[in-house]
Amino acid sequence: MRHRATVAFGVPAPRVRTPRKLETMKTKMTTSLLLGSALLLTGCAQSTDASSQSPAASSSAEQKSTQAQGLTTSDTWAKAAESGMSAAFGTLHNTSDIPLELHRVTNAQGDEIQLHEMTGSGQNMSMKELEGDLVISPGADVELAPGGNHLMFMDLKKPLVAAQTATLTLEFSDGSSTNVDFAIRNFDGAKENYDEHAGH
Ligand SMILES: [Cu+2]
Repeated sequence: MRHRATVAFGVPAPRVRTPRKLETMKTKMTTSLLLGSALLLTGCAQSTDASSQSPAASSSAEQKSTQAQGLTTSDTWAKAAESGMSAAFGTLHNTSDIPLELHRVTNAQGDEIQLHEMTGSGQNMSMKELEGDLVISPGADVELAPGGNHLMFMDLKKPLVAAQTATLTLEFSDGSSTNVDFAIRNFDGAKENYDEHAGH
């Protein structure tokens, strides 16, 4: 009888274990749910409330929040050149309600393309690489023009031929990017001094 009693006494033990197993399962489920939210969030750095939204809602919020999608352009053109330096111009519009931070410009042939600004005045104007990103405020335009901010080809690997098109990839600080076509045309201006080391 004592032996049976001991066995009976042991019964509660599995009962204790069962809830523990459930706890473990709950923990695992919570962890995977959190991981799921984290994955959604990494694709949507701008949206801080994605975790409170359904996956469908947060993916549409994600699409709206890319900087590249806020950009439209007009009058984009590039100066024809055989080799060496050249520049690209146009107006960049921010149609979104977040700042657009143009971080990098690239093209298919791997030219080095810098964001340049003009400094000084009159005869002493020279250009230099912009420090940091080119920021376009919500709803604002930034004009890239000879004598002002511009995109600078530092050493063309292929000629920019008049009447052809140069496609540049504009990459923003959130990692989003968009391709913009620049109509190549002959232009006699935009021969600004390049103030590379401010020594010449
Ligand atoms: Cu320049």
